Amino acid sequence: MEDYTREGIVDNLGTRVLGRHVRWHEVLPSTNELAMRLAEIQVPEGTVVVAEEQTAGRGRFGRAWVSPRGGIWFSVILRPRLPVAQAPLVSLAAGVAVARAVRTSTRLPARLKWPNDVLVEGRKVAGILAEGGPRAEWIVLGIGINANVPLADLPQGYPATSLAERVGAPVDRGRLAQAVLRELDRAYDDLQGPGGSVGALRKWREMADTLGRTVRVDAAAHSFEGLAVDVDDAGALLVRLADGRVERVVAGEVTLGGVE
Ligand code: BT5
Repeated sequence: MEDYTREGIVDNLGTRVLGRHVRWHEVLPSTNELAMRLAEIQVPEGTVVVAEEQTAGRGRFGRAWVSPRGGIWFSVILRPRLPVAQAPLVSLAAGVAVARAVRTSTRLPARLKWPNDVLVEGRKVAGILAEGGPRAEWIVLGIGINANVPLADLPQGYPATSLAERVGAPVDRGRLAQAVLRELDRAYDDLQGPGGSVGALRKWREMADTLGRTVRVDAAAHSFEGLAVDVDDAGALLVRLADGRVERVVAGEVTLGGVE
């Protein structure tokens, strides 16, 4: 039996910063929304806000994130000691941490779609929403994992799946949440150490599903297609167009095309 409770998460966690304080809620509109309010009133770094169910879970660009019971929905408050320009690396590192935790806990071949969607065989099992204060003095990392969510409860007409569906049995959410927090704790520590950004980017590239593929980018200003060649020092996606120019994508929706 899984122990997906506050105690189950805190017990023997062994992290340095993440999960020192865990706030547990049966239902919240959005863990990110509450965590951002807590970040503003100076609650300690590493505080985690968990909800069994969200009624107004959110994704990027104001989109909705479906968050019924059975999933893992939580937000972590961070106060990174990093230049503002490197703040996006926190969310790339979080994607790596979630993908690694999914791999070790389930043996599923989790990969990353830029910037930090976690996919299993092309279907999204987890999403991350990083929201920050004006100067990145705090960052709230919202992590949503379709652990034991029935497929019928996930958005239709969108390539989503759950871990339970892929594994063929329910996953232990308490252990998986702990695995994510441990991976993220280490990744966050490494990122702020010497050579941290280089290491974080190397780990992201190793798990990336996006690089070397034709992608379609829908950004605020315009849309285009090209070959995803790399990520730069700040985590932006570099896309080579047919005429050889390279576009730098900081925020936008990327659709994967055929393998080059
Ligand atoms: C994300 O947005 O992938 C970020 C999701 C972050 C969710 C966590 S849960 C804890 C914390 N509290 C919050 O309120 N949010 C965070 P984006 O890349 O914009 O993807 C959103 C799109 O994915 C939607 O437009 C849907 O098409 C699809 N989608 C919605 N719910 C989904 C789900 N549960 N699984 C897979 N895809 C989903």
